[in-house]
Amino acid sequence: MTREEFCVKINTAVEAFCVEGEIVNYKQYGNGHINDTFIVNCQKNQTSKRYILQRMNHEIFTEPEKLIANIESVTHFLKTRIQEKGGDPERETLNLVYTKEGKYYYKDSIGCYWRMYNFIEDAASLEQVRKKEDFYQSAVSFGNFQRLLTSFDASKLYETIPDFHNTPVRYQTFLKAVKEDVCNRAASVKKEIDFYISHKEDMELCAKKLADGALPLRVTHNDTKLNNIMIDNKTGKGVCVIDLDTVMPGLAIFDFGDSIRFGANTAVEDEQDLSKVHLDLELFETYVKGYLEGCSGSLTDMEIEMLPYGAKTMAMECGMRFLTDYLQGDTYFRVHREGHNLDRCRTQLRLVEDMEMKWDEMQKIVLKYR
Ligand code: ADP
Ligand code: GN1
Ligand code: MG
Repeated sequence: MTREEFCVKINTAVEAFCVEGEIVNYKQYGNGHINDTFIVNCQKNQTSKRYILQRMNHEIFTEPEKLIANIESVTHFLKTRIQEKGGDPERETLNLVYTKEGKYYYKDSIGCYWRMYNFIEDAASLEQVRKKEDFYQSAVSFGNFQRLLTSFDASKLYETIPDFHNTPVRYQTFLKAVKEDVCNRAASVKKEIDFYISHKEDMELCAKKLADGALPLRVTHNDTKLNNIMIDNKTGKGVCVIDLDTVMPGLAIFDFGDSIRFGANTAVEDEQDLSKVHLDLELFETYVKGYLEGCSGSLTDMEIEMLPYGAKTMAMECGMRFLTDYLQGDTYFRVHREGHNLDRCRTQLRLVEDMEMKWDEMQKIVLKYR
């Protein structure tokens, strides 16, 4: 598709939704690795209203109708809970916008799927922790989200990506990518490949605990990066959990762990200077405290004890997914430079090594809050 054709597609998509006022302009937005996100500015009389328009990645989410059905049921559930506690459901959860045909998604003539949300104003989604309080607030919000979903009926949810955090299955996919080596890249990343092979048993641990019933299956977010939460510009509090595409049954320790591997990293996820990459133990403790406060008693002792394993497993799994994508020719995660997925893999790998060095301290911190 040429740029002009793509612009026509976006125009048609914007116009398919019931926005307030006239569309003034739109532009690409955010740093997500999966969907194409745009901010749409509209004007009615003298007031402006903004929206988030997203082209859903239907190669990754192969059943967009089911994805939207999940988001509709989760946001509907959350709205009721927010209303009950006197909160603002327009701001504290995602609000889908109807199309002119009365649906929550628009399928264009070439089979792309689009959706629109009200823009959450006066709030920021962060790529890195600015101050400890940001991370604490994100922890409380994700913990709260976990607690609220305890009473959500999991049978209402479709599995949008099968085996999403099934680390042993991810490991098999990785081995296959190494074997096939379609881009002839395996020889140049032998060190990284060997690292994951040497960590096979570590990567199976949480899945085994789930299988033997030691860890409960819950409804979880599954993509708890710091930039998937909106922080209020004035109060500094977590306002809204976003990016609900992967809300599915999963492990709470993985929601915890995914936040740690992204937010408690002293560097950004794609940092090339690995000497900057460390696990910040102070941030780790901040998140443990906030997450457990947010969950407010809904986690078992075993889950709390295993939080460090959740962090290490998510860093291992995510790094292995980046490496798999590098080996397969960068077809999954959006890349902006040569070797981008490899850089991302290396930060995660470095983080795992640092966690291994700080393992006793991580465990001690968690036990303090049990
Ligand atoms: P991806 O799955 O590609 O990560 P997200 O749904 O997380 O897509 O959206 C990408 C970015 O767009 C977010 O990190 C956030 O900055 C912004 N964003 C998404 N939804 C909203 C919203 N309703 N209001 C304001 N910003 C949003
Ligand atoms: C993707 O969509 P985004 O950018 O929030 C990915 C996560 C990874 C993350 C790594 C659906 O998250 O699983 O942890 O990139 N989402 C999907 O940054 O695969
Ligand atoms: Mg996101």
